[in-house]
Amino acid sequence: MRVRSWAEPYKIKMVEHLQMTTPDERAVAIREAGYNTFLLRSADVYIDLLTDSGTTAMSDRQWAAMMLGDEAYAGSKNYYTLEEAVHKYYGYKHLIPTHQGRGAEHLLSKIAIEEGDFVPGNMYFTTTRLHQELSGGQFVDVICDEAHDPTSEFPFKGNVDLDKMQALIDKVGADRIPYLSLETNVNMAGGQPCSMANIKAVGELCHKHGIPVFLDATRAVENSYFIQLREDGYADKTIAEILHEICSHTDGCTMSAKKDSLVNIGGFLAINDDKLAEKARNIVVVYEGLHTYGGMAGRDMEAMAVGIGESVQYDHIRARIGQVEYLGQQLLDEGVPIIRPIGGHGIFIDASRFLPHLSRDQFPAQALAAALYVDSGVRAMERGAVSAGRDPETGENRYPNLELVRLTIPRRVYTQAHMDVTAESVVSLFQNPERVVGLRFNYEPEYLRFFQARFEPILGDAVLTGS
Ligand code: PM9
Repeated sequence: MRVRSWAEPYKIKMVEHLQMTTPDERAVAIREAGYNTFLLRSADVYIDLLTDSGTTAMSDRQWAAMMLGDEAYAGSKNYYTLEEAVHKYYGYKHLIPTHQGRGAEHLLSKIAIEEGDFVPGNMYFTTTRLHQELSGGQFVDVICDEAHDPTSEFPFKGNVDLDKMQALIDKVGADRIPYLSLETNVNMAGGQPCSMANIKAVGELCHKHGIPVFLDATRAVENSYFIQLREDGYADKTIAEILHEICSHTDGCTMSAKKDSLVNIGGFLAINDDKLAEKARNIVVVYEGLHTYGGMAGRDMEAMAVGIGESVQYDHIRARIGQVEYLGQQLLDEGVPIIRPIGGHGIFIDASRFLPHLSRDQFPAQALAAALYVDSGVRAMERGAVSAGRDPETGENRYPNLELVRLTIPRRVYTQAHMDVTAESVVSLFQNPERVVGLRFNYEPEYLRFFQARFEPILGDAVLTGS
């Protein structure tokens, strides 16, 4: 029998019009933006695949929850609703809300890291590593080798390599390791999951040495879906049960609720240890806001509580990841080099293989993202050497193995037809890759340079020739 199609588990109640532009208009817009897609105006973008962060379409229930906002400065009702939701689905004892994920990372780094510490993690994330460094720590990558290989088909490329972790403990001593930062569905590796077996083993190894494990729970629900799909013994467990089990092996989490939790702003730090939570509750008032709102409006906390409940619904997560797969499969069918297996929140194009005529110092991923925008108005994000920044000790550019362009799919926002248009544009560039011109910096900010850096083409004044 023919395989039956599936469709989104929602219907559209309100629409937001998109701006259609011409290639000439887009060539001007990207030049003015210094060939950095972060510096484009969203009004000039047709299909916005920059990020899945805060770009979600909220449900009617979440919008209704916004009306229940209790904007009391202290002790808002919505804080308690959110606390209940975090406790129910993530299982942690103490909740400290923050304005977004990096707010939680800042607090955790400040209360846990001391000058000269080493902070292991399963691949770096930009804001996470910077906060660790600003607190005097040094990030150490303990992810498995497969994660750095875009062609490896390993189903759990997010896994920690336990030997690398043990080697770090042996080298620097457990007392120089304030915690291990465990990201679920590893963003920079291509949205790749960790297995439950690995999460459990990581917890056991770290706890044996008295090292806490802090989850980066930003996309833990997406990770839970992959565990259900791929790991023996989990097919009959619900997403909520799997999520709870992941968290049970850890001691707390940092969370950017702008992803899994289906809201446009918000985050939290969750901690089981009473003493550490007390420290976090004290410091949050310095940087974020009172401990019962931490930078969020009451209405946003209420919408987040509803979003957390929706995020673990099977129909939601299957359609969300199904849409990513739909786009990825189209590109694979045309031979476009993308990270395999297809991950959770986006398609990651291997720009080094896509544009073999460009060297790493011509920033192929940055150039490809800019060229894609000129071709079709699709906005993507560079995730390669520009994102990796410079080594704080040597000042040299870091060149990670992965030089990627991320087509990130916002949750519940675009239709499969938007995916078709995106795929056609990528494929058309892939058929004539030499049209894409390399870039060089002409402005480089000190921190998280990918957000605000400006570039120019190494030849002429266009990133895409012949358009
Ligand atoms: N991720 C993303 O587009 C937002 C902008 S890029 C810095 O992927 C993880 C795994 C993230 C993440 C943000 C944060 C920070 C922490 N961990 O953006 O501060 O993917 O809410 O979260 C982005 P906030």
